[in-house]
Amino acid sequence: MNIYEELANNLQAGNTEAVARLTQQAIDEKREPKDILDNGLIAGMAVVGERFKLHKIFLPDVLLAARAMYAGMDLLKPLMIREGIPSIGKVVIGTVKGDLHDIGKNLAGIMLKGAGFDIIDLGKDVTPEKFIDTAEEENADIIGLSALLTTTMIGMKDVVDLAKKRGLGDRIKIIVGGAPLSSEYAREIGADAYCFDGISAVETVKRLLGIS
Ligand code: B1M
Repeated sequence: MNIYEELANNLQAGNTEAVARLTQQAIDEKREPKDILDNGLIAGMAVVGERFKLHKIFLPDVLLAARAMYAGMDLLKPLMIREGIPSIGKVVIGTVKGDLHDIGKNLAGIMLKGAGFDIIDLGKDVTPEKFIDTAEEENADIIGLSALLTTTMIGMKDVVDLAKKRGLGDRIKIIVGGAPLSSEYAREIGADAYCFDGISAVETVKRLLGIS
């Protein structure tokens, strides 16, 4: 079994200490943070999602897996963020109202920060008003919305509509991400772009702001 499989298996089992130890081992072996994330942590979490859907595991197991995921992410975060570089744009980011999933949103935030953006993270269960008020107050360039539930993704349209109502449609761009979304859905609700993952969020935000 290679180190990524070991990481994924321990994440599925919610073994926080083992996930932290293996992540540190992979870092010490000079493996790419993206590979550790994609092939170890995210791969393990994908299996957790499948098993949960099939009722083979239950909510407490998913919570333990999430905790283990954060133990790994915490170690990778400093490697993905360059501190002290001048900001190339400001992004207000959060998970939409009613939704408590924040792992993907945090990853997108880490990658955007790593690319030089100033990130204002509003956390999870964020109302449309909070997104728009903060973006206005902070003079943000981008609002980044995350949703993992089919029941909460529909709330993304409320944020887009409120931005339009406040006359911010042209000045502030809205990007959306999360497992149940698609480019079609982003277009349908009037968002500026859909981002498949954190890396595409960086590319998309740069494109929207005309940064090469
Ligand atoms: Co929940 N959950 N969950 N859960 N959970 C899902 C989403 C689900 C698909 C599981 C399943 O049934 N297979 C299912 C949704 C079904 C649906 O809507 N059709 C589900 C359910 C049903 C629920 C509850 C309703 C369960 C219940 O209570 N009965 C409940 C809802 C709570 C709520 O939000 N109100 C619930 C709760 C939870 C926990 C709290 C236990 C936990 C979350 C912990 C946390 O986030 N702190 C949890 C987890 C961990 C999951 C799964 C297993 C994993 C999600 C995850 O973190 N993936 C998930 C199954 C799955 O997605 N396969 C599931 C790893 C993460 C890296 O991926 O978030 O997709 P993801 O992010 C990706 C991209 O989507 C993208 O970038 C990331 C990759 O780089 N991305 C962005 C995401 N946001 C972005 C924003 C961007 C750009 C890219 O720019 C702004």
